[in-house]
Formats: sequence, structure tokens, C-alpha cells
Amino acid sequence: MNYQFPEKFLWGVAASAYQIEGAYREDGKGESIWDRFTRWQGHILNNDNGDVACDHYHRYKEDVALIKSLGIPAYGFSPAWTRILPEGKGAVNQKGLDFYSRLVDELLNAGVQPKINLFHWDLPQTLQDVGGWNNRETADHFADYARIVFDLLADRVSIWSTHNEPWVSAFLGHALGVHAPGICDYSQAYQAAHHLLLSHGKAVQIFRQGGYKGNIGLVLNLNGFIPASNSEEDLAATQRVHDETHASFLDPVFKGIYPQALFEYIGAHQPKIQAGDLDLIHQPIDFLGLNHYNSDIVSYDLFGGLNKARITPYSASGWGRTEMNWGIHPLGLKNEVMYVKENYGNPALYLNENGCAMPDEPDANGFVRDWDRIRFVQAHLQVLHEAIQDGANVKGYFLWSVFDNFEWERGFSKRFGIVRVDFDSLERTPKQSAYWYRNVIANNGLNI
Ligand code: GCO
Repeated sequence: MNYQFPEKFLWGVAASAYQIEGAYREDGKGESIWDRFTRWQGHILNNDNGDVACDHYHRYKEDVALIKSLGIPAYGFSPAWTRILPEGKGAVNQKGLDFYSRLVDELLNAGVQPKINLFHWDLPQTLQDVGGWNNRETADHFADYARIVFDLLADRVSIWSTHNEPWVSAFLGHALGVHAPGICDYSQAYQAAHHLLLSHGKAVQIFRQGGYKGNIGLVLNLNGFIPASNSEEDLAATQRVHDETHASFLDPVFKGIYPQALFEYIGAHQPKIQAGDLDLIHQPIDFLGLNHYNSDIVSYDLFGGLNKARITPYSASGWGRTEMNWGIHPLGLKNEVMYVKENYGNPALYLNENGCAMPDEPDANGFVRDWDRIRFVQAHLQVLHEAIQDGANVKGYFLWSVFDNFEWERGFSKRFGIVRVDFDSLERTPKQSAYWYRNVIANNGLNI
């Protein structure tokens, strides 16, 4: 069967600053919360850190040439706030600006369309020192940073997003504490989420008022959640998890409200909201970026944290788990796309991240025959195609990730790339999946 994608469908790959750039103290870059967090013994598997990562800061020309050689039309990346504003606010670091300007020119000269996400979790440490996302002023500093990047690059970049996965910034960073800044406090998580959304609204406002050309949106991680049973307890626990991850972000952005039932449930953990905040958050956006990796089963568990929920990976029959120990459930992706279509007015969508970490055994030449990754991506593209047939307004697909890179608390142990990186020599070797993806792109679809 032929799965032909719409004309002008945008195919791409994605990465983020801290995960690939390295050069963590070079050319005036300031310290981010990830630079700090990775210094604390025991936070990161094997005590890995992003000091060097893929050394993309020095190898960006080679990397852009590689993306071009794989026939990939678009590349999504995030700038490091601390390269541009080492203290998070105030003095601008010209060398940081120059780097991103050179990177964008290099991409454009290679015929690769840049797509920029402004924040991928690496908050300047100086802002964290005064409360980070719990301090309302951080939203203003983010807006100033956004304006600087728009001024620098909006003449050449036309697809923008403000935040990548604010749920992760807020909850993994402030409730579960497994990500920087490593705080375990649900009140702070909800307050951080509100300020992240507020900063999104402020940045969109600046984009509109500045008359910059192009589109702007927000990227959310929408995983599937399946109740373990039809018992009232399991259904209610699933609803809470779903509301925390979905409605807490989708509702304010698309409807200007927070989910009432969840907010009643969390009671004293509710964030402080000022008059006018929700209007600012609820501004038209040009697209929603949707990241999707996996689905989970949810059951009621008295000891399951604030949501009283236990979460276990779900795999569809015939599928195992990825190296992240995540279940594989391709249909989950279609469910999420259709959920947004049905409940939020069928917005334009980019499938902004999808992919998997797999065991990836290289042969003697360093070549990885990652048929398992190919099978994963192929299945997800099949169901994405179905969603488009069913009327979802999907504009493009970005595979996570172009390179093996620093996978946050799991360090370099999990490989998501379609290009292998040898973290000793830093040599890049495209995997089988890179050539497979090149073919998908060349055909604008799959023939299975
Ligand atoms: C994400 C992240 C990536 C991760 C990827 C795999 O947005 O979740 O953007 O940074 O590396 O999701 O876990």
C-alpha cells in the first residue's frame, strides 16, 4: 500500500542545544541549570554531562552537510539562552548571537529549512538563583530573550515555537526532581507551569507586535494514557494524569481556562494567577507542535504521588519496549492527533518529535543496522497518515533525533539518533535508518 503524504509536507529532524552543542563555557556562554545539575553527583547516569556532548558547536558545518547529504529538508533546534544572554538578562553576548546566525546561514545555504524552538529546558542559572520559573519575572526575561532572537533571525527563519514540553520543565524539574533544577514540590511545579505558559503568551505577543514574518506555536508532549480497568478509581486516576499533562496546557492556550476538576483536586497546589494572565496565554497560535513517544497504563495507587496514580508502560501486541523501557503503541500517536483535532478546533500541527532509543549494536565499521528503529518510525508514519486521511491538519514530521546525544538523566546511555555518534572520537556515522528516512522523504511517503 502506498502512504503518500500531502504536498508540501515538511520532513525534518530535531535536536536541542544542551543535548548536542557542548562548548559549555566557551565564547562567553553563561551557566545553565543543566550545567549545574549535571555537576551534582548521582543525578545523571554515569555522571555524564553535556560539557562536550556531540561538540556540535564546533562541528556545525559538518553536521549541516550531513543533514543535507541525507536529503532532509528541515532541521529543528533550540538556541541556548545562556549563549545569548549569559546572565539570563542584561548584557547580550555577541559571540553567541554570531554562532546562531552562522548556523542558520549554513542551513539555508545547504537548502535546509531551520525551525527554532526558543526554550528546551536550559534556564540560565542566574535566573534559577532568584527562583527560576517560580519567579514571575522569569516570564519577562524570557520575553526579552525571545525578542533578541526574533530580531536576529526572523528575517531568515519562519517557523518558531516558544517552549518545548513545558510539562517536562515544570513537573520533571519541580515535582519529581529528576530534571534540573531538581526540586520536589507540586506547588512549585504548578506555579512553574503557569509562568512557562505566561512567558509563552508574552513571547507570542512580542512576535505579533514586532511584525515578524512567519509562524509561531508551542510544543507539548502528549503521551497516551489508558486506564487499567473500568473501575471508578482507575478511571479517575487516568483522568487526573491526562488533565495534568494535556488539559493543564491545552486548555489555557486554546480556551483561556484551566481544568476545573483537576484544580479542585490539587487544592492548595494551585498556582497564583493574576488578572489578565489567561488572556495573554490564550492568544491565537499558528500551530501546535506535538511530541509523541509512547503510551502508559494508569491505575489507582494510594502511594502514587499527588495524582494517586501508578503508571506502567503499554505495548501493543507484537511490540516490545524501547531502550527507555517505554512501551510501543503506534496507534497512540493517531489517538493524540485526533484528540487535539476533535477537542481544540483542528489546529495546524507539526509532529514535532517522534522516535526511539534502541540497542544499536554497531558492526566493525561502526555501522548500525537499526531495523527496529525503522519499524518503529514506519508504524508511526502509517498511523499519522491515517490521521491525515481522517482530516487532521498535520503539516510535517520531525524525527527525534538526528544524532545520538545527551539523553538528560540517562546521559549518553540511550541512543535516539539516526546518525550514530562515537562519544570518544565524536565521529558521526549514519545508521540504516538515516538512509531509510532519506528514501521516505524522497518519495514523500511509504510504499509498504
Ligand atoms: C523531549 C525531548 C528530548 C528527549 C526526547 C527523548 O522533548 O522529550 O525534547 O529532549 O531527548 O524526548 O526522551
